[in-house]
Amino acid sequence: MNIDPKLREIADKVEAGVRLGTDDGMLLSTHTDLLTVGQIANMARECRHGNITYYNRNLHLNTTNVCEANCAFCSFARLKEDMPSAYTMSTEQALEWIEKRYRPGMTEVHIVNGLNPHLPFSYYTDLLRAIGTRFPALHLKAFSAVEIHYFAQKFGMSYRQTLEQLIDAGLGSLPGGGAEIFANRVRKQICRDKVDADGWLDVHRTAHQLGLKSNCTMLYGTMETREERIDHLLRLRELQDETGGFQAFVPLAYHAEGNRLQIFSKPTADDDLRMIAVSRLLLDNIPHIKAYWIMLGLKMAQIAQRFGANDMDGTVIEEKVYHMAGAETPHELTIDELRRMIRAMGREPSERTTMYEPVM
Ligand code: V47
Repeated sequence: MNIDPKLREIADKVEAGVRLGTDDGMLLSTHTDLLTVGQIANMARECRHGNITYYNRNLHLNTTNVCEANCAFCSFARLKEDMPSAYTMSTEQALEWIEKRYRPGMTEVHIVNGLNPHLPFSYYTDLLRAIGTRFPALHLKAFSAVEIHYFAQKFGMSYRQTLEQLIDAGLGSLPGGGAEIFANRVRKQICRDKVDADGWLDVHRTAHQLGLKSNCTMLYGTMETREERIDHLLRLRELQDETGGFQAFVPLAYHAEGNRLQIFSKPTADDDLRMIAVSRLLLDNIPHIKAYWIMLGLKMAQIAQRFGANDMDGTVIEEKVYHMAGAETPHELTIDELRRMIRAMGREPSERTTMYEPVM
């Protein structure tokens, strides 16, 4: 089999533990031999995780979709609380919502919301306290860096003070949402009301300094260039060198339904698999690369387990952000289905907690 010597060189670097740079990232992002790119990423993945693919038993909760930020790619948010389908749950309603969907063995609730201008800070601390009290087995992975920045600004606190109060109320870790793409050129067009890249990174830096773990993401397939994708990944890697607090990277493919961005050249299969592979290879210091099945589709999330990914996310249950943007995946998977999908790819399913501890 003929392998381009340039890819061979990258494979040799990866095997020798030599860090890849921007040029390597660009070559991996553009080379027509996607299978070899995937094979190199698979080698890096197997070196770290062998044959294991992780999953967890989780639940997604969005207690309000009222949001001041008018992001062009978002189908979930409603700008005003009197708009049709705008909603805000009370703490009691949120508890009832979980109660109906709670299953024994569930270990995590993933909470993200709109930037709702009508809620006091106590809404968020009360919510965490109430869920923590009623469902002590659930780890509270809550509020994207965009929300933390919004709380800090709105309620006149530093990131540290905001996070300290949330930790005191039971916050366990931060999800990776809201990073979008760090390039200011794109941010100005797709999410100009949101915290900028430095602010997003600074929230995570502060969280890591306070001992919280977090995830990170990148939204791809809007109007970013390949160079901007590489720049995004390298900025995450730089912060990880400093703090070591990121657990997982989750690439997120743009979905076009129900939002005004209306870019219909959806990310292709090549884009999806290449994103997984390139992130595995460039993010040599972030342990887990998650193929989020809700967003990628079940089959692509399976193949991704051979292109560098080692995590599938979990049972999820009633996902909104992607389903409102046209995702055709089911709303939830049972543990048996998740495990079957992982085994069908020749991988060994391993249930984990949010902190990647094994669940026996
Ligand atoms: O922040 C919103 C993205 C994110 C669209 O941390 C869209 O483990 C594509 O962050 N097309 C929310 N993307 C989801 C998220 C996430 C998901 C799973 C696991 C984790 C984790 C985090 O989804 C948003 C935004 O970046 N998004 N709308 C859309 N139309």
